Parts: sequence; C-alpha cells; structure tokens
Amino acid sequence: MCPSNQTNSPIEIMLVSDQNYAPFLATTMVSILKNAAPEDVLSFHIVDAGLSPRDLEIVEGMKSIRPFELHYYKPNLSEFLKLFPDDIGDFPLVCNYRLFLTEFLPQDLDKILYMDVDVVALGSLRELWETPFEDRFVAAAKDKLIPDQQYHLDALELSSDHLYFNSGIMLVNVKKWREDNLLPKILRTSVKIRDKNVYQDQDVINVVADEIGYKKISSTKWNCHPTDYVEGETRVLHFMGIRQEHPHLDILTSYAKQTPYGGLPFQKTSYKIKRFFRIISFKIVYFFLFKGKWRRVYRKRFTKR
Ligand SMILES: [Mn+2]
Repeated sequence: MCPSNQTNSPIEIMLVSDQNYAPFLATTMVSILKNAAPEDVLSFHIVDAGLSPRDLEIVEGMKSIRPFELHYYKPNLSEFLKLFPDDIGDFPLVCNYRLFLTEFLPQDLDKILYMDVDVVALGSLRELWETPFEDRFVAAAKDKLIPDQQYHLDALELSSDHLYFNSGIMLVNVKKWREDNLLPKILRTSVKIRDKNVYQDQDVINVVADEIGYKKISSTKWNCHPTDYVEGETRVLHFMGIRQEHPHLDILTSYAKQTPYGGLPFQKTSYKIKRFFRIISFKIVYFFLFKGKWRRVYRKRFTKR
C-alpha cells in the first residue's frame, strides 16, 4: 500500500436510489466491489431519495465484501423538481437528482462518476475515472436510441452533429459544472423543453451539452446496452429500464443473488404477467394508429404512469 500514490486516489461514485430500487442499488454496488482492481480505492456517495433503514443497513453491510468510504446525502430538491415533468413511466422524477449534484456534494469534490443502479460493473472503473475531460463538463457515451426516436431528437431541436448521449453513466467535471454555473441553465432548459421531455434529466442535459459540448467515451466499453455486450471488452453493462427481453440478464441476476435482497423485484411473476399484458395491449393499439402524430401522442400516454 502506498497512500500517497496518485493512482490510489479514491474513485468517487455517486448512486441515487429510492426504496423501490434499493435491490438494484445493492446489485450495482456488489458488482463494483467484486470487480474492482486490488489497488483501487472506492468511495461511494449514496443519494437517498427515500431509502428505508434496512436499505441503509444493507449498504453499510457491503463493507464486508470490500472496505470503502461512504457518504450519505438526503437532499431536499422539491424546489428544483417542480420545474421538471412528473413521473414519466420508466423515468420518474428521481432521475433528475443527478442534475443537482453541485447542490449537495462537498465543495472540495472536483469530479464524480455518476452511475444508474440498473448497471453492472464487470471490471475496474479506474480507467474510466481517469478519462481526461479536455475541459468538458461531462464525459458520456452515445445512447442506443430505438430507430423511431428521431422525431424525439427533432422535437428537442438538437443540432444534427450532436450525438445524443445516455445519462446513465457520466463522469462529471463537478469543478467546471460549478465554475460555469450550470444549474440556472439546466433549470431554464427544463422549463423550455418541458412539453417535449420524455427522458427527464437525459433530455435536459443533452440540450445543454448540444450548446457547450461534452467528452465522448466508448459505449461498448463504459455504457453498454445488453444487446451490444462484447465479452472481455465491456466493463459497464447498462440494463436500461431492466427489460425482461434484454439478453445477458443472467449477469445482472448473478450479482443480485449476492445481495441480502436475494434477487430483483422485476423477477416476480405477477410483475411479468402485468407487464406482458400491458405491452401486448400497447402494441395492438399502436398498430392500428397509422398516423405518426397519433402514435406519438399514444406512446407518450403509454409511457406516463
Ligand atoms: Mn439506467
């Protein structure tokens, strides 16, 4: 051990969860802890968006897998969240917490690795952590958009050369975020695109980044959709929305089984049946709505809770 060694500075990881996602939070943590390199030092910044005392105990208990630093935040962001759309299906209001990180992280923290909790780390995050920002406010990977999403990007009026990125894994230049005072811009943008917003924080931050740029990182390596998984290359798998139809779910569940929760809520049969009928009924109605405009309206209603 050589604590003064620069390469041993902690990898600061921010995770946000409420009670519903607590089993996912624990799963993500287990994967990070088990797959870190021996010399990695880990520091977790857990943002409590409504965790239970048991959930907090479980997080604390993760130190038995591998020691780490632990920081808790329970910010009250209701004033900011008013400016965002209500829960949108898979994208609840809590998604937006990441946009306010400058409001609750310690002032001396210059950089953080934000990760969703539908994510599994398959190796050390050190290389991602050390990605140079090149003066950008964030480093992120291109989103795997489904083909009929172009209308959505058009609605957001993004420039044609902007690569819409996924906000599920972001290396955040917190220092620059503060220095450039991005918060007012974020809030203004949210209000501006409110009617068109489908992906919450992700739409907002992409509109902001379209103006000021961002640092691109490899999606296959650092924010990989399960359908694009490359064994040996992919270090962070992102089970976006945790769909039953995602391949490689066994990787996710193998880590979930190692948590005190013993599994993930989506694996319950009642959930699967409900979801099946919801999707089937959606597809039937969607098929009969030939007009693009009505399909858009319908899709939007479907994604609302
Ligand atoms: Mn996600």
